[in-house]
Amino acid sequence: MQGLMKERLTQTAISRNLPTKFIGKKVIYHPVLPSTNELAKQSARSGAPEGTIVVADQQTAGRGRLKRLWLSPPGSIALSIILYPDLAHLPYIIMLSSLAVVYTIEQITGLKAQIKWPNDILIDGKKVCGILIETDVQRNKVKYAIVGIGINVNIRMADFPDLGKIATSLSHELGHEVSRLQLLRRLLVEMERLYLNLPAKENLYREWQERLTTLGKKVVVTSGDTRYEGIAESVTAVGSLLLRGSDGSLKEITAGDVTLRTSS
Ligand code: BT5
Repeated sequence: MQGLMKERLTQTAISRNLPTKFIGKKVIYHPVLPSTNELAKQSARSGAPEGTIVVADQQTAGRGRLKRLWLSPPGSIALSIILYPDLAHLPYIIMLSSLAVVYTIEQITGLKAQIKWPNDILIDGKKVCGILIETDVQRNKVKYAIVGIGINVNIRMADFPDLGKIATSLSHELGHEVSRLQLLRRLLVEMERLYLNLPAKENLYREWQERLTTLGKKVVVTSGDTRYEGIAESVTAVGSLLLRGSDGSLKEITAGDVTLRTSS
């Protein structure tokens, strides 16, 4: 395990003998970037092939949803994957990305991971990964979908006391460091496997539901100035959350710019 902190996610290291058809075949790597999603967007606009990834060892202006900050110190993975899916497949991208992270974490570390709707990956209730999907759709055609994935791999949570209340890292959970390279390569394989399986989206939906920790819980959802409270009853086939209010009403909330808190 020695030296893992120094391991770099270079193009050669990532793509050498990578058993994928297109995801990770082209790698844009920088030790430090403001945000991999930003560079991925620019690359998509200039015609980068599908599956191109942008990777950094560290981000200085990593972003979450709603202009929130994403902390990506050295030891984390900051990855963006450029996809050009059909419009009909767009709602499934968050499902497959979340599942790809969950399966990868389990295969590489043995840790059990779960999904908090809509876009967090948790271990024992603490966030270990966040996913930000940014799309450009014009005239019913997807120009691009950028899947941004940030994973806390080898981060000493004691160095980030505020974050430590809500977040964790793989090394924190395991008590030793993990190869980010191995994790990243496995993630690319899992992403491609699930992406190519998209026509069988019923399976994806079922697997995703099985991993959702949110269902059955009392939650508060905020979307802009609106606040909903209720029991997270189920999710629809396109990923919306069905919230049962105390008055018995059922509200459908689309996975977008919403914030969800468990209230008990
Ligand atoms: C997310 O947003 O969880 C999406 C994060 C996506 C990050 C990736 S890294 C590669 C790519 N490039 C980017 O610039 N972004 C993507 P959201 O659901 O809005 O959650 C943001 C919240 O998570 C913050 O307000 C913090 O409370 C918390 N947070 C920030 N950094 C964190 C970290 N490293 N680990 C866990 N939680 C964190």
